[in-house]
Amino acid sequence: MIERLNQTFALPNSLVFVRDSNNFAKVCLTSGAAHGAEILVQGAQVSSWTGPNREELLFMSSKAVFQRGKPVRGGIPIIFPQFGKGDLPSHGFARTSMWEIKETKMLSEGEPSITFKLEDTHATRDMWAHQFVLEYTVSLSDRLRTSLKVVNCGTTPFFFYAGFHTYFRIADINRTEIRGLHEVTYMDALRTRNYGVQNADPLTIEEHTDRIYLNAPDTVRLLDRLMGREYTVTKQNIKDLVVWNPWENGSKAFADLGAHEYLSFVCVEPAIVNQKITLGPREKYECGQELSYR
Ligand code: TA6
Repeated sequence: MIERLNQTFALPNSLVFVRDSNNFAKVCLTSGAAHGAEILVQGAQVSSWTGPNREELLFMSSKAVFQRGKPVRGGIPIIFPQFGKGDLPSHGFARTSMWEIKETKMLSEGEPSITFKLEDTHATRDMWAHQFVLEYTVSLSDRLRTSLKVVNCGTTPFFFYAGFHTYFRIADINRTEIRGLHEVTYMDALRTRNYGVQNADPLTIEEHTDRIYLNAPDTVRLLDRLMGREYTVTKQNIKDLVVWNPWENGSKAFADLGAHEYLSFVCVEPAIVNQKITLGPREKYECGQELSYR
């Protein structure tokens, strides 16, 4: 499989498929400025994003489970067609499905990109009775961009939720700030979705936090004060922004997360949560996120 993928899709010095130590197929991207990204074919899930000094920018749990059909805790899982818990597996089936490769190309010199494709199958229709095509493009320059296109290929309308469940790697949650959410209304997922308003600016995390910021600004910044690193998250055509950290008590619910690893990540997730998107036959929807840091 890897050989065939490389014959068809490899880009010299910029994009190569490998099988990793967990026996998972993944694609490795290298930008002209020596940034790196790795994406698992399962779930089309970005599992690593590195800077020119090989510093890792995304969190991957030391206890992440790499098994066919199981979610992987870290990187950028794709949320579709359900956000969180519900009738389908948590956050939907896109993150646990095997995606195809549609194409790879250089968007500009030193900026490789790959587009993955996922179509409905018997298994997805058993869970969610709709015909669809998803296309997910990841491109890497000094930024990491991910964009998702959803097409309704059926004859009846469907609705969905979607998003990018990005796990940022940070040195210490106690010394991390999120800027740009001042006065934004949120739903608190830990308190049966009570509403609140973000009064403190910047937002700091001091306990189990699971909030859906509604109609959030398109750009927020995440400041890792210990590393002196600032991430910028820009969302496109996505209304909400989820901020999640399970803290010590909440971490106990996750067998695939180390007891103290909550200190080392925060999820800042551009996502469609509050208002579903409805697509009629042949209609499409596109959304994305762009990540950068300095
Ligand atoms: O996006 C936040 C959230 O929905 C939390 O409620 C929390 O449960 C987290 O995602 C992890 O979900 P998962 O299905 O990956 O265990």
